[in-house]
Amino acid sequence: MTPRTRPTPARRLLTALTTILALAAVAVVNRPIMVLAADKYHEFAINRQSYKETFGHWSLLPVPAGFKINAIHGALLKTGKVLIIAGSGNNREKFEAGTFRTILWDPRTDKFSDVPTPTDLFCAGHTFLPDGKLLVAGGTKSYEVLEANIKNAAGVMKIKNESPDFGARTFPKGTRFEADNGRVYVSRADVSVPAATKMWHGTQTMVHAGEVEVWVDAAEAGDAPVVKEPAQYKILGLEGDDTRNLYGIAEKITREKQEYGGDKTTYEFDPETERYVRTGDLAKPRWYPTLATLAGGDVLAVSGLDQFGRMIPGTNERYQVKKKKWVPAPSLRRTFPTYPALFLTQDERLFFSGSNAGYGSATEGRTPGLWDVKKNRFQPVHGLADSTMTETSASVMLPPAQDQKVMILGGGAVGDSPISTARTAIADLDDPRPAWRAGPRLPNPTRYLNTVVLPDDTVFTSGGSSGYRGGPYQGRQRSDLLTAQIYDVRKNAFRKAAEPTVGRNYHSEALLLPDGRVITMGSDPIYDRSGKNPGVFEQRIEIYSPPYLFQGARPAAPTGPSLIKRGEKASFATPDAARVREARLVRPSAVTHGTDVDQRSIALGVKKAPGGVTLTVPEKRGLVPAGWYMLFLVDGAGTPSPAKWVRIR
Ligand SMILES: [Cu+2]
Repeated sequence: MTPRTRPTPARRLLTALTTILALAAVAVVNRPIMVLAADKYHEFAINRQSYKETFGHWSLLPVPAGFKINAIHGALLKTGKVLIIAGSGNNREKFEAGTFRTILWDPRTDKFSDVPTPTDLFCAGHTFLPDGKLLVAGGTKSYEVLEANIKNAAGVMKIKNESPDFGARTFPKGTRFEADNGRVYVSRADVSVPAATKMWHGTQTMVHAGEVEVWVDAAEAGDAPVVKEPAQYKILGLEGDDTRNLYGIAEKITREKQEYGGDKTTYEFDPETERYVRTGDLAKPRWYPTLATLAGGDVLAVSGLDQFGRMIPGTNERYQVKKKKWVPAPSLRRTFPTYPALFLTQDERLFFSGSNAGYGSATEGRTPGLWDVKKNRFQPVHGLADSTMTETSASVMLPPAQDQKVMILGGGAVGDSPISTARTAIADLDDPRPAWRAGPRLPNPTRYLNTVVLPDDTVFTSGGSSGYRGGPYQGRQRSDLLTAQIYDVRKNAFRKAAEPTVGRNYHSEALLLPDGRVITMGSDPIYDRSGKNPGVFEQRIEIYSPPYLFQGARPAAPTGPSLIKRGEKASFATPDAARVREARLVRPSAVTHGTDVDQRSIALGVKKAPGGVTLTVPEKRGLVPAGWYMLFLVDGAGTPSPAKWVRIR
């Protein structure tokens, strides 16, 4: 960007006044075009250099028709391209047709490309691995079925095999189960139940029955086959000893809503080949899990709904990054709501801020706190105002990450509640007994706020809605917030930013690009504008250019090594060494449902050297998890260079 001579304030005022007068004159002459004139003036105002310098600027990204998709997940790859995942995109027809989408967008060329998507990654979890691949696990195995659409009672049948002798037994889809009263229930899928296992306790032999679960539907429609109590069922078609050894047990068979079911498929997305590479399955199918990076580079999968749409009761698991496989973590039993916000701390614990998205007990597992993942101890962090409104809130580790402060912003009450909050709060995790203290309030009560760490130690926040999924709020039909504000960490205050033109609520996301801009995409309103019909997924992409991009020439991107070890120094060349004050390593976002536990900005030690700067990377792996980062040099006015990608080991 080249600096240009700026008009004097008096000159600018005169230009503005002349324009207003001219527009006013037009309005008087021709009243019907007054609204148009106001729009024109707004257009003019937001495009002035002085406006952009203070508030930044939005622009819509032209997206070719073939690449308009329901953006549910977004991640910035080390190649500089943005991975945008829809999977089935919360669209039942696409799910049933097996049409799953992933696209790549290159911010340098605005080119889009398609990525083959083998399974439905809608509502999977993701995080970056130390080598820059994106671990993607779970997703959608089945869509929800609403109560109104359930004609035949259904439930989960647990098939038991008490015989250790004849190996696994297969029960094809359509297998019939009979209750004592003669009513019949039919299985939805092929399953295989393992043989019982024998265990010797001293001289005694214990037999543990093999088990497998499968959905069953009542053969007959209506309420008569509803069973509300646990019961045992006979499997039809068996003979001899099998009739004793093999049977079904169901907790309940009802016409209640059936939630989305989770999947266990896992991939490492390779940014070089731009393909999903399948690795070991999750031990438990998960829908809405959070994948949290641990200090050593392994990943913990936490929470989610299982293949039958049931909350996973505290069973978490670890991805062994070297072996590319998941292993159960029975010693880390702990319950969280779905998509919990879990941040790796300097002392290698996971901080649960309370933010989450969508499912889980209204009471259990919602208390914020520090989770020691070595000893499975949990230290609650108290003092959060509106503590019953953490669902659909946003959470972010404030820059620089060395300060170990996490901010929670907005949120609403559990489920589709019409209540939401403008509260923000900050927890200082460096404190031995951390507690929340109030932060500045948002301009409006806000769910689904998009929150992006910028390289100048500010946090860009935009969009969201006051009502559930952009729906009714205090008498209005739609409640998208066409507002944006920048949180300044040093001043502990928000300042207004230019207004987006596209509303973003549920299933929306935003992330920082290597050139310093912010991409915002997705949104899944519950209703359309009339408030009567179902909403339509928002496929437009809007890009925000922060004020620092309009303040004259930026420092050049640094050149130098692409690999630095934690705790070590590295020298980078830059023609702008004289004006560089700060350097930040920004870990790229991997975001969905307002949950982005990857993004963080780490301050580096800066020393001027001939023709450049020498930078020091902090030592702690809980502060700087291994992986690929964007390195920004920042001048005294807070203007960042374009980023250079570096790998930290
Ligand atoms: Cu969702």
